[in-house]
Amino acid sequence: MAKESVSIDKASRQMIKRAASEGIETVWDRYEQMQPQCGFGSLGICCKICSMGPCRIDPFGEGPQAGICGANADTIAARNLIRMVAAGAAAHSDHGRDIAHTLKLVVDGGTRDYSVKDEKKLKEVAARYGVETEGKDVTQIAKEVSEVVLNEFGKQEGTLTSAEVYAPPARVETWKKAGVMPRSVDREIVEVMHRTHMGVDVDYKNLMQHAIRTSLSDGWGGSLIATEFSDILFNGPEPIRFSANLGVLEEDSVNIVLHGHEPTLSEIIAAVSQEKELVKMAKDKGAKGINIAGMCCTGNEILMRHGIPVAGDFLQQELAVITGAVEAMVVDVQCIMPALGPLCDCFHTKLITTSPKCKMEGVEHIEFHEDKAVETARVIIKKAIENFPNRGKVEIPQEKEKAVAGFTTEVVFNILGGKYRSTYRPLNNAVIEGRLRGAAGVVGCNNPKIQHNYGHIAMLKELIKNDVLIVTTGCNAIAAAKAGLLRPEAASMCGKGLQEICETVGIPPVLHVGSCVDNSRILTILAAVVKEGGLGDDISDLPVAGAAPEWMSEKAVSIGMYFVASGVYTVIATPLPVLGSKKLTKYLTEDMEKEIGGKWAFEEDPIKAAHMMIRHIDRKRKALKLKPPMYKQAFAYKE
Ligand code: BF8
Ligand code: SF4
Repeated sequence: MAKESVSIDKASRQMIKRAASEGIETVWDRYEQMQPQCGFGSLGICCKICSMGPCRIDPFGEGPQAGICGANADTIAARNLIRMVAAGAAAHSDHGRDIAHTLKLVVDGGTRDYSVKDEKKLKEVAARYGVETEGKDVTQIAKEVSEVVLNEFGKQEGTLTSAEVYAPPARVETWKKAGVMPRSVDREIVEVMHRTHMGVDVDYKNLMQHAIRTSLSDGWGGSLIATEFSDILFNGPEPIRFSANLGVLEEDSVNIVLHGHEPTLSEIIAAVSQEKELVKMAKDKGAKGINIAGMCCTGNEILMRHGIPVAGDFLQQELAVITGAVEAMVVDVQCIMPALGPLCDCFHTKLITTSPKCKMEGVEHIEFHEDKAVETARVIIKKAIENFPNRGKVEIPQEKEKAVAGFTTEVVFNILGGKYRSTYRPLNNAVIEGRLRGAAGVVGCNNPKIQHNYGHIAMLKELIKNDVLIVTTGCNAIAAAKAGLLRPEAASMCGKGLQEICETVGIPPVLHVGSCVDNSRILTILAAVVKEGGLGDDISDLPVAGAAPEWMSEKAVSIGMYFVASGVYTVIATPLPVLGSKKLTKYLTEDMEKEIGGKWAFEEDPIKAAHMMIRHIDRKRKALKLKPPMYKQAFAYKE
């Protein structure tokens, strides 16, 4: 059984130990059983696209160098990679579409459970899309905006409006020159499937051009729409306190864990859970009350807006159940381990699927529809309450760390600019004068290939120590929260420059900007920094870098690709499965930069990866002719 040392997180270690002592299998055990993992798959050189195959290329050059149809390693690896981008972009964008549909349902009178909560944001989005707001009421504006935006998914002519109007003009120019301007969200994904069908696109470079186009339709399209519309429907987040880690589960309460990605159900469950009648019902069953906790990105959505505690990141989903204290784990879509089904059978925990897109054999399905959201939420909560008396032995780790989240493109603007001057000027100035060395977006998942949370935390600490301000999303944000890096007090772990800023403004050095679709906030922050001026004309001029130190999902591939394609140098831990093609690897990690301004790098050691990012930041500072960092830096090096 897995040893506790697979994680650096104390609460996780305790639950891994509990699992081992009870003979319960977890992700780390299954990872062990899977060794050695298939070398062809890891290198990206196996193909099963048609039934002449499966085919595989011999990486040592002794066996076959082409599949039965003649496809070589470059084609096969590129086709596999672009399909990962398509799956990731599809996941984000389908989420975005559902949120946009919810807004449409609101204005069409199809649901009374949601409403427009952020009129200011609605008007801002309307202005971006060229929807006239003068003299129109909110319903009319929301109707027109949702129609225009829903059209972005399937329009047949022109290019994606959001990419054109949200990105810096120089960036749009680069995309147009490279021929990668996305046309519409669904179209790019469909075209990936067409191009990678047997006997279509063979040229790895042509495939990568379309991979870029598809990823852009995610970052500046589907994901951006998900973020903007979630803000309109549920309110744009503001700085807010929350607690993180398994210790947020309560021994004497009915614990409901909301796991997955979409805010539509979790928002309603969180609100309904405090209804008097339900709380009374919980008390009648012997509980103190109803405790809602998030998990993964749906957790991020509700902590950003309501400060609801988050029980853990991706690799803690099984561990939450292993506490024996979870009455119901309610899941919607994405990053939900199939292992939860059999695991919940070993405990009293009721696993409930809610999306027609995500069912599990033998698992109770209570389908959620926006037109009866509150009703469904009540049914789910009642099931959890009724399950409270069925608990067995409970063991909840103590650990829960205080944290602050709720930073957005708009909030960063207000906070750093001071109350009366909403501007990015102070942030840009801090970079220009060298108080800040640069900034980094550190995001992404967990992966049992990397010691749980070590990748995230080691990298974050190294970067802040070197005066690099961080924006974070997804499971990196949850890991950072657990490690105390989302508290203003974490300023004490920073270099002198970043420390001064954090202390003056009262912010943590790691800014939690939301769930994985909210990586779009990082894009719009970068666009705002460019617009503010003084740091070049394009995102690729900025002294910034990106990283995903424990990534695992296809969404991370799409995210990485759109960051690179937006001009950001991006370092990931586990290499993309492309190393079986020398040409494709060289393209992604070297040549791409000349065409698009950003490139990928692979480095499993988070400290080394942080140093690679810092070197890149320094090169960009030099190119902008900025002064060297104001204070002595922990990581100084010579070119
Ligand atoms: O969308 S960071 S493990 S939970 S994929 Fe999944 Fe990765 Fe976590 Fe959120 Ni994002
Ligand atoms: Fe093999 Fe070509 Fe078919 Fe792929 S498409 S399985 S390489 S024959």
